[in-house]
Amino acid sequence: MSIDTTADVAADPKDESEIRSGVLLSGNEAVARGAVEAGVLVAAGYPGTPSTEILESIADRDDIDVRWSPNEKVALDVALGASLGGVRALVTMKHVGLNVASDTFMTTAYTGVGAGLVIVTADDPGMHSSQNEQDSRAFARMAGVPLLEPADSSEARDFTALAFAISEEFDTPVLIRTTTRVSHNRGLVDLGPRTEHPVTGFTSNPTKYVMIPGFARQRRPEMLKRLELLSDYVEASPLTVESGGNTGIGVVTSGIAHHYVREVLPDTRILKLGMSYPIPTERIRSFAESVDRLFVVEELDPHLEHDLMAAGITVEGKAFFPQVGELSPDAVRRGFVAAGILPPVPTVEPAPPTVTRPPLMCPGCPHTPPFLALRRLGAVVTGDIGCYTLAALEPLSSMDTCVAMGSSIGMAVGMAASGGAGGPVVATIGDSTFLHGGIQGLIDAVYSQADITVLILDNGTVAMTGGQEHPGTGITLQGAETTPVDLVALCAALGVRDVKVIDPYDLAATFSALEGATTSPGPSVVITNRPCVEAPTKVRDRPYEVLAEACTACQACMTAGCPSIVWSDETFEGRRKVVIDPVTCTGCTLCAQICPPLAIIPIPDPVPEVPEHV
Ligand SMILES: Cc1ncc(C[n+]2csc(CCOP(=O)(O)OP(=O)(O)O)c2C)c(N)n1
Repeated sequence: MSIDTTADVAADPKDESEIRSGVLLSGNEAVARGAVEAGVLVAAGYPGTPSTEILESIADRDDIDVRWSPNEKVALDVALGASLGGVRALVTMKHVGLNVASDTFMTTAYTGVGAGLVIVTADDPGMHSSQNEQDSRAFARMAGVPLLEPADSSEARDFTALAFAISEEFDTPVLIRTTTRVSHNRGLVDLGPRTEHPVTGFTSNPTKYVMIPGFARQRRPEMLKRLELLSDYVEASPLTVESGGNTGIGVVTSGIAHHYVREVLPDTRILKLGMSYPIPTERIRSFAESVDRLFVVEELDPHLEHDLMAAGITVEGKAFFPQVGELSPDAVRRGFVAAGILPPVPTVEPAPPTVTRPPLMCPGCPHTPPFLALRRLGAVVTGDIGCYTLAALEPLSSMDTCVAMGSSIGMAVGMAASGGAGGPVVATIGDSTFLHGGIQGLIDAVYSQADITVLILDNGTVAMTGGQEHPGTGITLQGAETTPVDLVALCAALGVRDVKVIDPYDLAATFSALEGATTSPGPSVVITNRPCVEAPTKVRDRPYEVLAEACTACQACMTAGCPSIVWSDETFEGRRKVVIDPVTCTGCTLCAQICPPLAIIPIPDPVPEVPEHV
């Protein structure tokens, strides 16, 4: 589709050099590009796969304020404030981030916007990197906010730019939902000029922006009226595209599923919805009347299917296409086979199973030693989301719960209150996660004087999503130095009397700090102080090696789960000895500290060279 997103606005001549056609961009880069072309001036977000690269791809622009916020709600608050101040604002997050931002989100539907406000939520069907696979489209319906679903990079650029125009025309935030394949796939995109929008400034209007009950009651009918206008708009919008011949069946689809349907049924009539809330009901009704059987193919929930059924349109969908996990051309083909549209596909002998390789923490990861200590202490560990969640897996096997970002501390408070934990209760949480949603849990621990220990694994980065900055690092997304949050002072200010900082590479000290903290009454906090070994700079010290003659094959080092320690061909009393890969070993010393016969020592000179990519 081709949407003119530059109508009525002047191109910025300094960006003429950026105007090119057929540039290969990921969906995330294309969303960012659409925002750039739409003249966005403030872009805020919180990292989360698969959305992270949207902001990263424009962080080097000096004409946009691009920033990480401590969490998604703050990011939306920042973007809403900017929008009310009269500049176009973008906010980005992964699907679960919209849960965090939802309190603001639901009420922005009442306030409306100043300049255009666009919210991008990237869903993760199949849970490649998420704790659930909720379908964000439900939020659009719940809030009464229009929803656009690009199917590829080209549409990601077009729809984002258009979303700003829709936002301003209808005085509403606009939600854009991508999914992993749209966010991460690359496709050709035509780049247009950046457009300038004069800062309109803030106009005080309490009945619109102060949502006390009396004013909010006036705004809700406004929101419903706007939805009616949007329904009219979408009926005639080029966002809905019809294609295909006359095969008797018709398919309504949206997002990446559209490409799968076209691949599987190239000649079939397809009605592709670019706006999937509200939907063009009458257009779909006449499409339905022109076909013998109507299907809906959509990823995750029966969002469109239910809307069509509610409109009295006979449709088939989730009876044939899975509601769980990602769709794929194969899954869509199987659905049409089951529906009797395609002949059965000959069964292919399944490939022999590959060796499973569970994810492990990196060699030298400073998160590992504290979990060895917690395992030894028999602690009940309420965990959180980050690289350290891998401690739940073998061989560390030392995390008992992990639900949502920041939940660890509140859950520890509740676990302690239950009296049924059966061991010391320790909440483990990363630095970014603590600043995202952990602080309030700690306030509750202090308020209720809970007998818990909070272990803050401060590696100075958001490692899980690729090493982003956060308010504790003292550096902004655009590289400026700023005041870092002082975790020790923060915890003390909240009222925690027992706050200790430990070097996690010192296993004995880590053990005794955690033992002391878990036996002292009331809430205590232990904070680690070693940086991530991969970001922002790689930490590589002199690697270690195993003295084969001294190794007794006790395999104690293997319980740390370090990927640099591998099996040797040699044995001792029938058990396999180990060796250390000198290229990936970071020299953290952990294995040397836990080796009973002291068979692990620093490698003597010359130290092997580490290739660039390791
Ligand atoms: C609400 C929400 N937002 C974002 C994410 C993506 N995410 C998972 S863990 C994490 C932060 C990890 O950083 P940190 O707590 O510092 O731990 P590290 O990975 O550095 O060990 C993020 C942003 C998520 N899962 N949920």
